[in-house]
Amino acid sequence: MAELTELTSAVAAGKRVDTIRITQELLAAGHSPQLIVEQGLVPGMAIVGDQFKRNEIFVPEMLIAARAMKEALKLLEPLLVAAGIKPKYTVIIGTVQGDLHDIGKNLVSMMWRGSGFAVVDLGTNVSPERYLAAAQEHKAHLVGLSALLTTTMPAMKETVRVLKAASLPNLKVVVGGAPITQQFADEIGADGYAADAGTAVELATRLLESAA
Ligand code: B1M
Repeated sequence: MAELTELTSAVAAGKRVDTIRITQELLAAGHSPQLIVEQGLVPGMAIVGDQFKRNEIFVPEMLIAARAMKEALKLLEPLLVAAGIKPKYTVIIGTVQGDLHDIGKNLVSMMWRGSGFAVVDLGTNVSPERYLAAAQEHKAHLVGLSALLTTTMPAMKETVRVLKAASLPNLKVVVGGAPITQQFADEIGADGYAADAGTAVELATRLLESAA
């Protein structure tokens, strides 16, 4: 029977076919999609990040690992997303300007969908003006910003400033991503910070229910 650690190794090595096969085997063995993501796939990307930092691998290897992870997430998404819930809240999500990382953002997006929110995903490299236009167009209740690079944290700050300056009624702004902390979120005036996709669900639910 496949082990979660095998999945971690397959993703870290960028082995797409093995990653898909092991994900399918773990599902068939009764592991929950959340467990597969949190204890199988995400640790694989952490290994890749450490290897990149030590110059043991380079951008192409990182990209190949990311592709393997995305293929597994494609399999898991329908299982993570609950069917048939009529959305009560509309939320916008995107990765901030200058930043192309989207795996963490996609996970948060999936978990929000799975929690019954209508999610408008703007993708990556999203300018402050695009977030604002989307929030206005969709009459959003909450906007989520993701950033993975220290160099794009200023873009996150600017996006929060632009969204807050527009004074849209009851709009909450939440932030997350590897370099982001609660302290940074407080400094830039965000309404909340979540360290991972699971916490992002709790955070959004708490903020939206308390504003309702
Ligand atoms: Co990039 N990269 N990368 N990269 N990359 C990091 C982030 C890095 C830490 C690697 C390293 O040096 N160890 C480093 C940043 C260093 C820094 O800023 N201090 C780095 C670098 C330097 C770069 C480039 C500059 C490399 C280069 O070109 N020389 C370049 C930048 C491109 C750009 O964006 N302009 C680059 C490119 C890439 C790839 C394209 C090759 C690829 C991205 C593919 C893709 O996303 N489609 C890539 C990858 C894969 C990584 C690592 C290895 C993995 C990221 C990932 O997907 N993690 C990463 C190292 C690492 O993180 N350990 C690295 C898994 C994912 C599930 O976690 O995204 O953190 P994460 O999301 C979590 C939480 O953070 C949180 O929940 C998620 C799930 O629990 N979260 C939120 C995220 N968003 C949230 C939003 C919320 C709430 C929670 O509310 C809205």
